[in-house]
Amino acid sequence: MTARRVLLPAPRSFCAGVERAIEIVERLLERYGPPVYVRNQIVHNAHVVADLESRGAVFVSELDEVPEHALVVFSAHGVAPAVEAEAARRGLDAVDATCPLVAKVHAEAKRAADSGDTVVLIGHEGHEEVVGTLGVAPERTVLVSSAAEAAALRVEREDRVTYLSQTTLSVSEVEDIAAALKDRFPAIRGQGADDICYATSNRQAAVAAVVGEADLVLVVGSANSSNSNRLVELAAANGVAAYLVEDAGAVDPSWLEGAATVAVTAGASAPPRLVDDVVAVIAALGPIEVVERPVAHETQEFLLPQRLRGA
Ligand code: 2E6
Ligand code: F3S
Repeated sequence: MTARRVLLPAPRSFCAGVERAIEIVERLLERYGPPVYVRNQIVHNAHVVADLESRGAVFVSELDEVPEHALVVFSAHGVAPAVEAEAARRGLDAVDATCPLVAKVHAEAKRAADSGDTVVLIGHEGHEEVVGTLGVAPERTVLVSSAAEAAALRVEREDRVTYLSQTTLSVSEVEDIAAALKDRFPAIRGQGADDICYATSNRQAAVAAVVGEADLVLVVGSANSSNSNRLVELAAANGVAAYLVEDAGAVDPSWLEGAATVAVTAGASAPPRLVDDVVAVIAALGPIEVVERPVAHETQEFLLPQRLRGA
């Protein structure tokens, strides 16, 4: 029996911003003990959330669920300034786990809006990161989700426009939307797909590098994880069967029938052990040969907030 090939695109799984956000909650639990309130899922992964919950983190969707003066962590996806102001008004002890690369987009939005530009945010309506970034300059920011929307957009002054994007979109889709914006507003300022973070673009490049050889692509990640969904779409757009799986238990053995080469990757919020579990499930179906397929080596690290640095 020939061994089935299991390709492991790299980078995959946790990014530096997710590791930092999880570490913030862990350190707060160690230092202050439970409960540590967290506004929204710290990252979009059910296993990460359940693990922290079991250790005393309490996830809430609104600040009014947090008792006065309690400790509250803002999730990696960022918050609108109005949420920070509300936390201060309620006397909460807020710790910000916003990924520094999301914070950078917030700073760009503020700078552009303060200069008098309309800010065009490329992103998906309702996603937590988009809600936060739209909140930086709500009166001056408009959301576009497609090239068609970009082409039809009307703004106050066509010579004063800047575009930005959500950090976890498809690189090729953002390039298309940016091109449509440039056609619509020739003087627009913006940096192509540069707001897409290194982790998102590296994971996409790694899947793109193996998809031509794969009969099946499995992406470990939760259903609400934008960057994970983009990996499934990329594989599917290349004509390869692709599924998003929460964990090994979600793998349907019938998907593997006739799949001689399977790629297994994970979104930036999915713990690496879940990938090992998926590989183990595949191994249980017959012999496998596991091949790492790196396209980049990630060395990015982000400092913890000042109060949590050190031992
Ligand atoms: C914060 C910002 C970007 O859904 P999305 O891909 O944005 O989020 P996660 O939690 O799945 O991935 C990490 C992350 C956090 N990405
Ligand atoms: Fe940050 Fe990108 Fe990860 S924005 S949390 S480095 S997916």
